[in-house]
Amino acid sequence: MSLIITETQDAIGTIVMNHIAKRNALSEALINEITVTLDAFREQGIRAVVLRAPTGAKVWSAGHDISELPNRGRDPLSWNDPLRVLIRAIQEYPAPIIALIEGGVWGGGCEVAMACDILVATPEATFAITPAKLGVPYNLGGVLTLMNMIPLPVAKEMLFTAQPIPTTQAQNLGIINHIKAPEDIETFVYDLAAHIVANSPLSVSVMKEELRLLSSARAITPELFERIQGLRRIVYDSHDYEEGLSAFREKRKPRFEGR
Ligand code: YXS
Repeated sequence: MSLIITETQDAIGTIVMNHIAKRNALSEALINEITVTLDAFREQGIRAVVLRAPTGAKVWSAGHDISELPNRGRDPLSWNDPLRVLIRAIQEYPAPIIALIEGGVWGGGCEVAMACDILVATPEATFAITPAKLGVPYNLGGVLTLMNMIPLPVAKEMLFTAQPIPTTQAQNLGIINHIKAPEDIETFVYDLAAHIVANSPLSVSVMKEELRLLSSARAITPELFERIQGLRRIVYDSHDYEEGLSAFREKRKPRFEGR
């Protein structure tokens, strides 16, 4: 059974993440279906994509599929991790992707939403970045996405507390473009997409890629990279990393010991 629903109309493509039983946890299977669809949309010349959960969803995405995170001793968010593959597929798709957000957005789900080009959310949506809750070491790309989107003090609060922020705060911070009532959000998003597809696809796709390249341009020395990787290894080699995953599996609060 497919984990997504897809549709195309007038050069606008829609991808509905539809693995409700697992709250759209970003499993390798779900991610593969999304990336295969984006490849097909690219072939069809789709000029705007809407990424969403089903209408009325209480959870847009529960983030990385925790059951697929590796045991301790292996980087859980390396280059080929499916979540990183999806983030790059969204950022490199040659046309705007609009996140239509209803419900809670958790962990890596926030990064997927923030990788989209335009975000439109209902008032009830929330955004929580949760590696600290699980004992996971966030990766460089994820931290850079946050630094590009959110003022440092707010990024620190979201990362250190792992608590959700409401749509109003997300909009005040410029994380999301618009807040629309559930009964209006679909019409609004597809009107926005219609404006995009009426413009020059070459001009739009080149500007999207220019913005991606410039926003990811960061001078980073090998020493800096290796120091950060060394710090992250302390986390994913730790007892606390294993404790965070076990606590989620056993549906209990984690007992972190700082080792
Ligand atoms: O018990 P069953 O088999 O029915 O499955 C439950 C949950 O285990 C499952 N599920 C997940 N499975 C894998 N990965 C997940 N992220 C995940 N989230 C949920 O879905 C079934 C229903 O979950 P349940 O009963 O908790 O639903 P709920 O409606 O009461 O609560 C929805 C949530 C999203 C508030 C709750 O499921 C939750 O807090 N999920 C974890 C959210 C989270 O911490 N995500 C971060 C994942 S780690 C990640 O994204 C990155 C590595 S990082 O940390 O770096 O950002």
